[in-house]
Amino acid sequence: MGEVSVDSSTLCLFDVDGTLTAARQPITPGMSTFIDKLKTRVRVGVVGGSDLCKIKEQLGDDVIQKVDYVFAENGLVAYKEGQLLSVQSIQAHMGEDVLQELINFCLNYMAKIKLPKKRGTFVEFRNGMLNISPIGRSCTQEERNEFYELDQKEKIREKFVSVLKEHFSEKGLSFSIGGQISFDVFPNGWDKTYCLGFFKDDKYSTIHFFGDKTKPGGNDYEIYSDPRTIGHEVSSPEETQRLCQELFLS
Ligand code: M1P
Repeated sequence: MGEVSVDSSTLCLFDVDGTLTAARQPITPGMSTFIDKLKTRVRVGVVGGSDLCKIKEQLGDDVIQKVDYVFAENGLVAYKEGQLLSVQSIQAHMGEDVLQELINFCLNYMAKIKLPKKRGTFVEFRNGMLNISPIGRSCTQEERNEFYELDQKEKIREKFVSVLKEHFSEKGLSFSIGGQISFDVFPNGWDKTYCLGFFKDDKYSTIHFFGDKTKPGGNDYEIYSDPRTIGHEVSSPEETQRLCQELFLS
């Protein structure tokens, strides 16, 4: 059988947490090898809600060289073939007044809730978004798992987000729950579909998207349901690999 060449009109875009890796965990050697194999067939990109630093922790320091596109913070920090394309600024977009109103509201709300544990870094200020964590981002892995379990029962983040949506309804903000201990806040339209704007000149005939938080309110929902992509819902990295094997490597 002759060698199969790369189909450069097809792009596979992957969410990170829950899709390529377990939540906030490093990529397994098996998945890393699989991505290398997939790259011999199609173009590959990743689009994560996390900032670049966390994506590098999970996918490796060389991730921007390894795959064709890296979109951190939904694409508000965008790389193509190892080169920085653009960086958004949430403070420039929102203005200091609204930004502070939002931060103060969140801190005030979090100060009033009692949790089994609270740690530090309740608001993480990123380039294109704010990440808000009621337990605090500096919790341990065990504390993270414990919060996630409690949150699934008590809907701590969902309740917080619904209060924010009501209070900031006129401010053009979106709120999305992507991981285990936090949610992201960004201007409307700065969800993962933001990254699709970078493909105008690349003219892909098909863009596949793989993600696990594809239900409304999840941070994969908009790109998964966007008419510019073929959305695939997965429930684990193993399922992602199985599906890609069937679609592109069989
Ligand atoms: O990639 C999904 C989410 O990953 C992290 O979430 P958490 O720490 O709550 O598990 C965060 O980086 C978040 O911004 C991101 O959307």
